[in-house]
Amino acid sequence: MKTKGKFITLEGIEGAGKTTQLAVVQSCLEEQGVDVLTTREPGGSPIGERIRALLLDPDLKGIAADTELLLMFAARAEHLEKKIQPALENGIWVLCDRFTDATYAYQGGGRGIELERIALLEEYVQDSMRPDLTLLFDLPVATGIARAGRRSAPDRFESEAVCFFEDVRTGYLAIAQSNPERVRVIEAGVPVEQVSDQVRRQVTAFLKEIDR
Ligand code: T5A
Repeated sequence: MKTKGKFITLEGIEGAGKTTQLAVVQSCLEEQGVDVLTTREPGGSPIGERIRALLLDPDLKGIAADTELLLMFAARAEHLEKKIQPALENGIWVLCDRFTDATYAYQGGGRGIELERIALLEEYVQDSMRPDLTLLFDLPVATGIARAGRRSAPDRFESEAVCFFEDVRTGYLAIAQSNPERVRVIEAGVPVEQVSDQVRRQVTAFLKEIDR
């Protein structure tokens, strides 16, 4: 029987550098002979990508917070069943650009939805499924927003006020504090190469911990 793959997630506010560093995690793992699948949330499956388009559409500003929350978990249910779980069962490691910590940080910290309600949906959609490792890219909000703004026109989330992202960042740091075994905080407000060095160190440490 094949050993199950590991599930690694990358998290952080807008412009934190997750997408840039996903390639670094992937190459670290592939150098060690690990089969890797990269994906993202919201999205990652055909239906999930259609839900993503709805969620990021800057014209849908008035969407209710609960609708946003349920759409995140609808996309996640599809993603887990069609893509993430089958890969893990086949021994493939899954690297995901955002997952449920983003729901706690954005819909919980940012929108103010009670964390207990998010936990109910997490349990319903994921059962006991949780990431094995999460890299949290932390940086000052102003730095992240400036980077994201240089890259493209703002989507619906990127159009939020600075205080929203401060709450999201606080939410993420609280998750890291409560889950020190799983969540490793990367200082992301420094030049790309310095971020990549921290990422390589954390991935190497994780591989040692699981004795691969
Ligand atoms: N969301 C998502 C929720 O609200 N709830 C949920 O449950 C989930 C799953 C997704 C949105 O959905 C929300 C959160 C998000 O708002 P998205 O497009 O996936 O939207 O948004 P982001 O993941 O935030 O994408 P970004 O591209 O903004 O951020 P990244 O991926 O962290 O940053 P990256 O790597 O693309 O870099 C951004 C720019 O900065 C440069 C890059 O070259 C790029 O131009 N850069 C650096 N510049 C200087 N120094 C460095 N160290 C740099 N690293 C990268």
